[in-house]
Amino acid sequence: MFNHAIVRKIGKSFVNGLTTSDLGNPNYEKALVQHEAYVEALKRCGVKVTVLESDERYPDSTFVEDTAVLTPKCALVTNPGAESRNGEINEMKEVLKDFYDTIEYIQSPGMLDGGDVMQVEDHFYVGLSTRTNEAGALQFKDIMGKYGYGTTIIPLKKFFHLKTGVNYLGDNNLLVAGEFINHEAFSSFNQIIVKEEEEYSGNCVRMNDCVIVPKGFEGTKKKIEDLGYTVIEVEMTEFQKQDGGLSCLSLRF
Ligand code: CIR
Repeated sequence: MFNHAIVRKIGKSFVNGLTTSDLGNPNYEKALVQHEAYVEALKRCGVKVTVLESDERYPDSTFVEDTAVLTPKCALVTNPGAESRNGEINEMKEVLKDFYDTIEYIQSPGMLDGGDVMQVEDHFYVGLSTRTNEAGALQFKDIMGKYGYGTTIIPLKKFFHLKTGVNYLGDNNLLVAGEFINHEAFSSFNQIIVKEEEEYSGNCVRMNDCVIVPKGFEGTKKKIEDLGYTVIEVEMTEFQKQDGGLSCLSLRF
């Protein structure tokens, strides 16, 4: 059960953020509208949303998920692997102090992005990517081990972040795309396979009684509805242009 979410408004510098996509430049005004709708979707799932002000110094800072991993037992502040994003953690640390007494930190040379961390009940899966290195993943494993959480480390082949292509919906249902389809680490799950042409929709968020899904991916939407979940769709086009998935826009706890 989630009670709370943290998001950060988009700044004008958002359009200058990091991206590898060839989908064109994001439209700031449109991104603002999409971000507001995203916040409304979170609220519909029954959580209180803390909306942080935009921070022009960090074009990618709306992707708050990469700065922390939040559990019922502790908060962990990451050490984001992209240099232009690393300073985002400084303010997030302070914000988290309002919610958590226990805050852990990933330390250099360990690097870790929250987008590479997926929680399934008392277990974490951590992807090794261009943003998360082995030192970061091993620190994560040690830290979370103290709280009784297990960790499986998974090297990524192509995906940007782990959760770009795999997300837990609850009830043993796992949404999988691309290199995670039939991956041995996930063999015990009921795999919901995302079609290649709908790969972006491999990143959906289960929030309490609903699943938030990016708009325009009918195949994925139907598969999730067929499992009995209530689906809320949100437009994500402007975030997709900046390599951002749906989960990246919030920290949920
Ligand atoms: C970046 O390259 O860091 C941003 N443009 C996108 C971050 C997306 N975050 C995520 O998938 N967790």
